[in-house]
Amino acid sequence: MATRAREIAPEVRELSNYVGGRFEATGSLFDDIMPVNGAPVARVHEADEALVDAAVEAARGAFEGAWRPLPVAERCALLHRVADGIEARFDEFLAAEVADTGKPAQVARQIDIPRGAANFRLFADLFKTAGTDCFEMDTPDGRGALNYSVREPHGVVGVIAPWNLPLLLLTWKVAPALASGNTVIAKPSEETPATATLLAEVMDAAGVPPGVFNLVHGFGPDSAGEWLSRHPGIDALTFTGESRTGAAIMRAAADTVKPLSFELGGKNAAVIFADADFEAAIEGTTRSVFANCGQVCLCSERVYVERPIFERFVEALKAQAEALVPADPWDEACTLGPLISAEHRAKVLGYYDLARDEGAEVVTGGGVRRFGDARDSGSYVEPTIWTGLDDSARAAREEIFGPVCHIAPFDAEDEAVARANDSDYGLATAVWTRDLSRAHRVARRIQAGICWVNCWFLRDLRTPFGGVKLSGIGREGGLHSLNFYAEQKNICVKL
Ligand code: NAD
Ligand code: 6OD
Repeated sequence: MATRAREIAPEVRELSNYVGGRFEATGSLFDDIMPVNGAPVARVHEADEALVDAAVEAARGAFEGAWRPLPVAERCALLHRVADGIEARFDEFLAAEVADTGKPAQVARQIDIPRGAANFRLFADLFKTAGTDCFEMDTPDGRGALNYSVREPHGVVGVIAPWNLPLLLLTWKVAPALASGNTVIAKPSEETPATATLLAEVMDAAGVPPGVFNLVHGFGPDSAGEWLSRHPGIDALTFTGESRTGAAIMRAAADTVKPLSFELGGKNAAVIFADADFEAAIEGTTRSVFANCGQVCLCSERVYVERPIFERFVEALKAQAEALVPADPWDEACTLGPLISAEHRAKVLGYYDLARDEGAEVVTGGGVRRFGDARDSGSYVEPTIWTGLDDSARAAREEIFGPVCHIAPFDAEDEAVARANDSDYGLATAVWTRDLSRAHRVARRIQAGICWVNCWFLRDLRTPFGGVKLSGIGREGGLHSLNFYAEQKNICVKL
């Protein structure tokens, strides 16, 4: 968690809230820390409860007075201008995201920032073309009736976002919420407030009417996150983050019975059959375990490998892990960033110790590498691979969210499926095989919202995205998002 109100150098910039079309530089300050070296990069104004109330009021006024009455074509054109604005300030977004997360700049350049713009374009275009149901029915008098449904926005939507893909995941929710005609109050993670603040500037410059997009900075409990969750003026809430936080939000939101969309944690399995394209499976599993330093909800932390290739696979993945380069994120050679914070590093290292206590054999990593430079004050950990854990071990069952996996051998398809499904979570699975029938069969039997076959994190933004079990509630993506951000109302006309 970011530290509150620390003494820092005066040249460090301040990040404001954005409410009713005004940048509000009020409220106590907390530090935005760079995970590469532990130094502050910004001071952030924490919204107090009165400012959250003001944001809700501004969003309500803008919903009724400006956004809902706007013709759909104009609304969608404005969202394209937001995408243009992100692209025009691409380098600033990139610098802000890299400073806040420490992720390799080449990754943020190829994925995070382009997706920030693409999310607005996708949902603006989709809303203009999305159809709804229409049914003709018979009536006893023979005249018949016509049913058609229309999409009605909820009103004011709260968006609470995590730190791992800050701009990508925030805009993944803000864009469809706005395209559907809602106004929005967004709360980015306290760890990564910078690109959300730039987004507010882009909204402002694009001419999005005051109050349509509001930004409040802060924390979870007893701060903006909790206040938004229980606010009676928030009509729907979308949340991405830990499953435990989702449960807390659900409790806070219960009294106001608002629609909730939850994208939560995972303990994802990769299943590699002996007939897989070995090199492709190694390359894909390297990404699915170590991408973003293991801080992607879709990352594989449990890897099941068919016994004939088990030892070769372990050796090859070990070599890949040891070849990762924890350089300066702006160095094109960098392939491994730090964890997001010292607090998160302590959690991950706690699991490194726990796994040893639970009997893991450490294939590689398991600790902290010393660099002899500023990175030693950052949140780096060694990429780590274990074998030898029982499936019941906590390190093999609980989400760690770091650059780590456990690899276990299996002997039969049924066994692999049963062990992959033996989890409280159900977000994503990657299956590697050349046998097409088996690929389909296993994919159908896997208990998860997403099953990749011979690939990982290949995204078509129109597809349903979400998890089962502790991994979430609902689906977003394409029309699935529109179905969350608007209620369909049926209109029945007697002819
Ligand atoms: P987190 O749950 O700690 O925080 C997420 C957001 O919730 C932050 O903005 C935080 O301030 C806020 N928050 C925290 N406590 C709150 C409370 N009691 N009430 C309201 N808001 C509260 O998650 P994180 O550490 O930022 O992100 C990592 C987690 O997110 C991992 O578990 C990861 O799997 C999950 N995640 C899931 C997906 C997905 O699509 N399923 C995507 C990304 C991340
Ligand atoms: O690509 C996406 O749209 C998405 N929601 C990715 C989630 C990644 C989780 O960390």
